[in-house]
Amino acid sequence: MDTQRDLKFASKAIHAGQRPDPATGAIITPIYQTSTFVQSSPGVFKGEYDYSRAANPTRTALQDNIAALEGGRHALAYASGVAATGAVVHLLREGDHVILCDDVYGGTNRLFNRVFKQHGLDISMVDLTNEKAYRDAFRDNTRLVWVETPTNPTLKIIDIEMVSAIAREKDAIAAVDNTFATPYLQNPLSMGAHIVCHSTTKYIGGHSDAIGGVLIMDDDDLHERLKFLQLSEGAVPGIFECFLLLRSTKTLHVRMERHCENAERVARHLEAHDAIERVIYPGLESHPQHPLAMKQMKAGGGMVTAYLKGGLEAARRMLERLEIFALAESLGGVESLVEHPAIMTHASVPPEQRAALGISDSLVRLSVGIEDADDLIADLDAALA
Ligand code: P1T
Repeated sequence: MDTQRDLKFASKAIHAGQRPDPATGAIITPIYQTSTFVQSSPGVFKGEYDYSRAANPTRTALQDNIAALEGGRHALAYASGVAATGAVVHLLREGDHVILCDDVYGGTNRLFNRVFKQHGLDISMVDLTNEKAYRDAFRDNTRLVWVETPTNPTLKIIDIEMVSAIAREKDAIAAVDNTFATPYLQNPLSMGAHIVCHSTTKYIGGHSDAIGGVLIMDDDDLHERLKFLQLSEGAVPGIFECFLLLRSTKTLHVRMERHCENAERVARHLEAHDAIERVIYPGLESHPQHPLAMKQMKAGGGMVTAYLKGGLEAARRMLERLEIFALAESLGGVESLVEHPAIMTHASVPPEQRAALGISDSLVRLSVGIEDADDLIADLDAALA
């Protein structure tokens, strides 16, 4: 059986890319904590490995596992989510034009607009929920469309099929940052995207103990070009991080089920709460793109965003009083986190852009963990009282 293709998600999560260690029978892929591999004669290796920046067996197992989960032929792992994002941008040349989803992680915005712009890339930030604005943004030199869906932090849903089809028509690469949805809820390659990106720091890692990133693609040529860049630039993950992530992917489907269940309960509770102005959650009927979310995602995900009544003071008070939800950047771990995007994750986004996107002082972002939902709701009620 080809475990990359034939098994269902839960079985792939546990088995794809991994087999008992041929030397010892160890059921878990060993941590091949080695920088180099012995050669019997120059250029003659024992297996396929020569140097761990190029490839390492623990990393290969992780890459093959995640490729299978996204339904792609290839995956490449990186030292962080932003390193994975940067690798895609290095496919471009000076003078190329990029269409960047307007609401993306603050660090992605910073990478494109404050790093790559200086290297001669032209960047347009576009509301990709607006098909006309998207079409109008294309130029003769548009080579890349970078999508996040659901977006960070306002949880807009971008139509991956629409965006990818138009990008293909225009000969541009369609890349989708699938960090918030995870491969369990949404597989952009099956909707026409060329490349999927994840910050594995989040749900794929799931335990807030490792930083990492990954790219998944089907196209052999794209894979060869990105593999060359991975080797040449060297932003590869440590071997122990690969081992941690391989352990984590085994439970991704179980964790995501509970994240979604808990997030929906929290979202419905907050929607009915007097202290809350508005809740954004893709699984709620009130979400402006709820039907699209339900079409391209299996469930609403684990992230909930809410506008509080009373502005910054009310937000600060709530964030300081929460006890189970920890006030911290990041998301996707088993423990619930909460943060204030305008001051924390999106502080590097210029204030006028933040205002246009609705990243206001009264906005808080919840990463709903897999604790008991009753306890989470009681914690929120106490903080909002
Ligand atoms: O932190 P790193 O592993 O480099 O991942 C960057 C990244 C990429 N894409 C998305 C959608 C992200 O949310 C992130 C990181 N985000 C946070 C740290 C955060 O709190 O939103």
